[in-house]
Amino acid sequence: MSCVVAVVGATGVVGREMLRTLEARRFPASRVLALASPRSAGRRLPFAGGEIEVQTASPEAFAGVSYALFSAGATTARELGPAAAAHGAVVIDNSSAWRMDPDVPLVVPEVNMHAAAKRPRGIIANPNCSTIQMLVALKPLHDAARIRHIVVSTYQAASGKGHAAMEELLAQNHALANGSPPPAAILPGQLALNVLMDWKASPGSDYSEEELKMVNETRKILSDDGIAVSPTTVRVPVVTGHSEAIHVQFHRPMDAVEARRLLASAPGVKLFDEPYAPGRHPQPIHAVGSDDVFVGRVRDDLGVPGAINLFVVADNLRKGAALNAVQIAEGLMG
Ligand code: A2P
Ligand code: 11C
Repeated sequence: MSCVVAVVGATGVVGREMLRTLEARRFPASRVLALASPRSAGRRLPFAGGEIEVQTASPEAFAGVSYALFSAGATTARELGPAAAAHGAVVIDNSSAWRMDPDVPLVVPEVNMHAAAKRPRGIIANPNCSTIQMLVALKPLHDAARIRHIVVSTYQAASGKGHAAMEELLAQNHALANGSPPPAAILPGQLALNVLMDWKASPGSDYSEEELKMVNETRKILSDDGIAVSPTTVRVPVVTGHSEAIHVQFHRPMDAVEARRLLASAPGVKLFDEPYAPGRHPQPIHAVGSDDVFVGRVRDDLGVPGAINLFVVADNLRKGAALNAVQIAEGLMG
């Protein structure tokens, strides 16, 4: 079955990855539309050995579209998502606009593809990148022993904040190497040779928006409001590839031997099962360009019997965004 696919935000860092992913996976599209803001209309983007011309995203642009993959921010998703759905497209939106709407399924195919079947608004939400990779790694453990509490600290790459943040990190590196003050127009300060917490505060909370996404999205995807999540999200001077240090407690004891066995055959997981040695662990440079979620440093917790610790790394633009969205569309096509 062949269909028309629109990528909204096609000029952005995730949109371009969506185009590459559709091409690499030979998604059966008879036509792919590249949509973006009016600023980009007429630009040409590489696709399938040729180029496609960027068009302005407007309600009319979705006529005849079967799948509309959005990565153009929450405002655009709220404005144009319903219009695309009204034209009959299945909207798969990578922004935070619709994730917590009870009428919008929030889907990681390895975890809850079944949820995508019920979509009264015609919209499916792609979770936040940091949530996706954590849940791909934790799903096999949850199925075996039911998670009670997750403590997670992230080490997130600049590309999670978009193309401009990525460019700014590189410009900061360059400026520092030349003894100049680092530019900070997109980032709220110096990220190069530093770490930053750059997300907005959640109103009425001591947590950042990013931290609360990890709490709320985890509960929705695993359909378990009883799961406790204690997050600290941090931006590190890496261009692409988010890392996470995760401590998990279960409703029954689990040890590292069992966890490794479960992870070894888990879909989407690449187990990095080696004894600790300096420099031998999953790293962003391993994950970039890979579809897998890399899991290593699987250890029994030293203070909490029956709990385990792991280190999880994935390409935030790929499994954390573009690939997850394309896999949802593939899952719907059967
Ligand atoms: P444009 O390049 O025309 O501004 P990133 O996350 O890398 O910053 O990319 C954001 C993406 O969202 C870009 O493709 C951007 O297009 C797109 N975008 C931003 N605002 C709109 C809008 N109002 N309508 C459609 N696309 C938009
Ligand atoms: C980051 N995870 O790395 C964020 C970006 O809700 O999809 C993605 C924000 C979102 O900053």
